[in-house]
Amino acid sequence: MQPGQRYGFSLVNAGQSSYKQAWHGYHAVASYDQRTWFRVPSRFEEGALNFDIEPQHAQIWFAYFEPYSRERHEQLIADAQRLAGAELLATGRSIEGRAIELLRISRNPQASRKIWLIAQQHPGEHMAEWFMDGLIERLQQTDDAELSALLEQADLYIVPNMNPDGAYRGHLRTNHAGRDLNRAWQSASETDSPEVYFVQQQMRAVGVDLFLDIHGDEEIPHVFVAGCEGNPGYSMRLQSLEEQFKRLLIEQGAEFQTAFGYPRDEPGQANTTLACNAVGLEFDCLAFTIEMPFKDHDDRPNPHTGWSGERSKGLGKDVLSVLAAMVGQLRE
Ligand code: GEM
Ligand code: ZN
Repeated sequence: MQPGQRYGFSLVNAGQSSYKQAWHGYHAVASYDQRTWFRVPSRFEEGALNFDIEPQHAQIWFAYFEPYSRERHEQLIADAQRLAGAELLATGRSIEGRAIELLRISRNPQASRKIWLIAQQHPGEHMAEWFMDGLIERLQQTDDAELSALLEQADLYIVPNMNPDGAYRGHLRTNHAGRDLNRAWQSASETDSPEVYFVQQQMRAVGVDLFLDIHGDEEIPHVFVAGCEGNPGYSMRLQSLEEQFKRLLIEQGAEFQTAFGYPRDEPGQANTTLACNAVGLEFDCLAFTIEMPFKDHDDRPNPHTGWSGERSKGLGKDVLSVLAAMVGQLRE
């Protein structure tokens, strides 16, 4: 491209995509070096996503969200294994044979609580592994009193990427068999959803006292959570824990809010094929789907970046503080 020239781009089939209504208010992501990303003002018009730019350099990349590359994933797994108390506890295999790494961070053999975090069941939701990147970056701190308190009482079980085949092949939601892994938690199989099957087997071997499933949302321009209110047997205990988690995350000053999100499920009407509902039900534990936006967090907008990898990392770090504050109350 000629720097200084103006170029127009049009995704002419945007209106045929899975979440076509979500293009309103969305702005494309661009980079000149694949490291620093910025937003390009975009318009959803007559079924096409249009944007134009006067590039500053001859090469420019565009993305739906700031990519989390395979190389960065490999580096994250290597960095995580150097953490104090860390081990690669088990490795599952995707349909195409890619590793599903289960990391355990354990610093007190007497720790009684098991806290699980998984990310990127939906491979196009790259903010999820950025969240994990921030969480693992904070775990490298050696003088972090909150982390010490958390790991005195709990082991962390972390799966930074649940769907490596989908991520490698550029899928938005499915694995290599076309399964939406976040609809497979009542019917996981080693043939078409080995990723979920592996993690469920590990959960049943270890136990779960708190579960977070990290996602991104195409349409809602806010960070939010979805809980288990529609599960059969949803108790006052779980409701109180959910409210406490949300209150503490706000008090933490995190980029998070509770005014916007998915409609609450009616009592007994939860879709228990979803990870959050399935795990919350099976283990009678606090369980959330954490949602970050493809657009921006409009409570604190940043038009230059929109929601980004760095902001996803920050949320991961903030969530660790909430886990530290709640770890002693997860079971009666
Ligand atoms: C969502 S989770 C949908 C949860 N809905 C309610 N009402 N609790 C999915 O899998 O569709 C997660 C995501 O994709 O981001
Ligand atoms: Zn998702």
